[in-house]
Amino acid sequence: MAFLYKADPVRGAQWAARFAQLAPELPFRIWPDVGDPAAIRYLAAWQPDDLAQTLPNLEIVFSVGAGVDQFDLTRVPEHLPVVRMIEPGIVDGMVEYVSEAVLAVHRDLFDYALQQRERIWKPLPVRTAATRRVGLFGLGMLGTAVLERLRLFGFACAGWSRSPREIEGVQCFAGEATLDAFLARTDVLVCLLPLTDATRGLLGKRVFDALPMGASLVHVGRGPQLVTTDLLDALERGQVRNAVLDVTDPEPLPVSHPLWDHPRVRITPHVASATQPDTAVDAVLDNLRRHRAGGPMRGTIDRTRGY
Ligand code: NDP
Ligand code: OXD
Repeated sequence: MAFLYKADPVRGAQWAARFAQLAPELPFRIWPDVGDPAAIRYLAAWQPDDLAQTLPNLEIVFSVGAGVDQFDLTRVPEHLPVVRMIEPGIVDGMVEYVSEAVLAVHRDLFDYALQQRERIWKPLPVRTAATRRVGLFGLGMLGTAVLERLRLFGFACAGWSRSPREIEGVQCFAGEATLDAFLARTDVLVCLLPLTDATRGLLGKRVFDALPMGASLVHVGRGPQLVTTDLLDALERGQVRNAVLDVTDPEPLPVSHPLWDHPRVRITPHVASATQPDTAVDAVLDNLRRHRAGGPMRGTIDRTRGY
């Protein structure tokens, strides 16, 4: 019986060290060193491609990321559970990134960066957080944790999800019918949705125009959720004032892409958060224990929903 890892090899070595410490009885292999394919019971991958089809005794496929859209699920045999990453390291990173981005927008740092370039000393009115309405697209593991932190600053917080949610101190909206009401009260829109057929292209003209004039966008979901031409147009019109983009389509963003030069766009290379090897291994081992005990694993995705 063995565990196979197929993702970044540097992190793979860290996974291997943690496995050796906590589960020495389970041989840990780093792809392409598969060894005997029949021995592999568990696979952790960023993109498994066809690998799951070649391992006859595979029982579980883990995603090393929180998202699973990078999997082609049609190439993962139906009977195999697919489990996404739920671990505290990835949550903490996202909370930091989004808090910084929302605070940067809230405290006019885009405007001051532009003023600095022109050597302009011009204070802008300082608004309280309570008067800034933040709205989260996605109230899952990450969206909920981000909102918990933003509430501590005093922002007026809301969130939008597919099914109804209740979160203390957060105005919760659910489903397409509530989308306009959610957007109308949102000064800073943060996207933390999984990429599915329903969310592809969602961040486009229809959404931007339903926001209050001069709203800001923080996009940390997936690149294909954003219609770049619509964002550039909304920025041009002042409908969207600032955009913080951690994900783009494609990635890397081509050097000639107009987003790079836009003075009101800040780009980072898909680093808002990252799975932390030690806590990821702890989460995987916890799920293996649950699986062996016949219980549900944390993060098992619903293939029909796509997340
Ligand atoms: P979860 O699965 O825990 O939560 C997803 C949330 O999105 C849920 O609230 C869900 O609604 C909601 N949702 C899904 N589809 C729709 C829809 N069509 N309409 C409205 N709401 C919808 O995911 P996580 O919070 O763990 O992660 C979210 C995403 O963040 C990941 O899929 C990944 O794409 C991205 N990510 C980005 C990273 C980065 O570095 N940039 C790092 C990690 C993740 P409901 O509650 O009803 O199910
Ligand atoms: C993830 C990511 O989904 O890194 O974990 O984007």
